[in-house]
Amino acid sequence: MRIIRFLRDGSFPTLAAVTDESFVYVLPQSDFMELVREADERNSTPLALVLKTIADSQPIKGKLEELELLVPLEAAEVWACGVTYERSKEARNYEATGGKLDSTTFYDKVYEAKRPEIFFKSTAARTVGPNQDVYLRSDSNWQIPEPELGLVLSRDGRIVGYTAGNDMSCRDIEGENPLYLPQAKMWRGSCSIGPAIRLAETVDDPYAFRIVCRIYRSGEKVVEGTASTAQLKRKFDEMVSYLLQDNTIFDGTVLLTGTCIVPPDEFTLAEGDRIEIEIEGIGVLANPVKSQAAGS
Ligand code: DO4
Ligand code: MG
Repeated sequence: MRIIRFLRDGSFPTLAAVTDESFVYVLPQSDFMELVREADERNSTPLALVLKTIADSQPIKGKLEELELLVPLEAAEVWACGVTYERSKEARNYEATGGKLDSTTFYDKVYEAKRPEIFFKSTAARTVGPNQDVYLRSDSNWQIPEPELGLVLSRDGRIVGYTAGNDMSCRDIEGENPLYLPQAKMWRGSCSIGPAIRLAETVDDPYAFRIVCRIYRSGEKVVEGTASTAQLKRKFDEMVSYLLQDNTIFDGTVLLTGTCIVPPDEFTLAEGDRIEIEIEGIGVLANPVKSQAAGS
């Protein structure tokens, strides 16, 4: 069961459940975390509440593909883990050394270390949803999307849902100096999440999500990569426990879990590209790419 938000009658943000058969049922709650809190208060589960609504109502007439989807959750904060897959470690080493790797780097070390890399990625105002524009940073010449599984967390750190996320990154800025990481990761429109939240209780094995990333230029597919969360070096509980260590998180915080798909080293995103991140059982997060000039 997936949860979406869409614009009803062109103006009302509306929460809805999408069944495995793609029927869409409007939910009475105003947002995803209200559904989770209501379930907690009733000693129930989000799925049980959704099934009750479905039993008492009719699906909407329109098709899922025709809806104007919104970001599924206005997450106050998005955090991200890094170097959680071997492929990410290799790519960072290439950025930092230009391929002239002759010693152990801090990327090698963090990949092996007990403590994961966790960084602050985005706020609600910087995060976009399905079909909204993501932006290029104007002072970078080497930019890529990072397709990642996102954990949707309650304030007490429970994983209540899964979504897809794009941790847009500037490889040149990060490669120049790791202390530039916040600039390589955070700017207007540098993060997208969606298109839906898969209820955690409906996922048998979160280490079996297949992730596909496609990038289109002038309608032609120029990049395609696939990965699986089975390739993760770390467990989700481990990542969450470090995020929560002596920290306050908000209801609906999203934690991106790292990328395993990196486009070829000679590739950089360009204005007009279209990025698709597909996670089986969650959906396709599609975003057009714009330059900052186009958005101002
Ligand atoms: O070390 C920098 C960031 C790594 C990252 O974002 C990732 O592995 O996904
Ligand atoms: Mg990343």
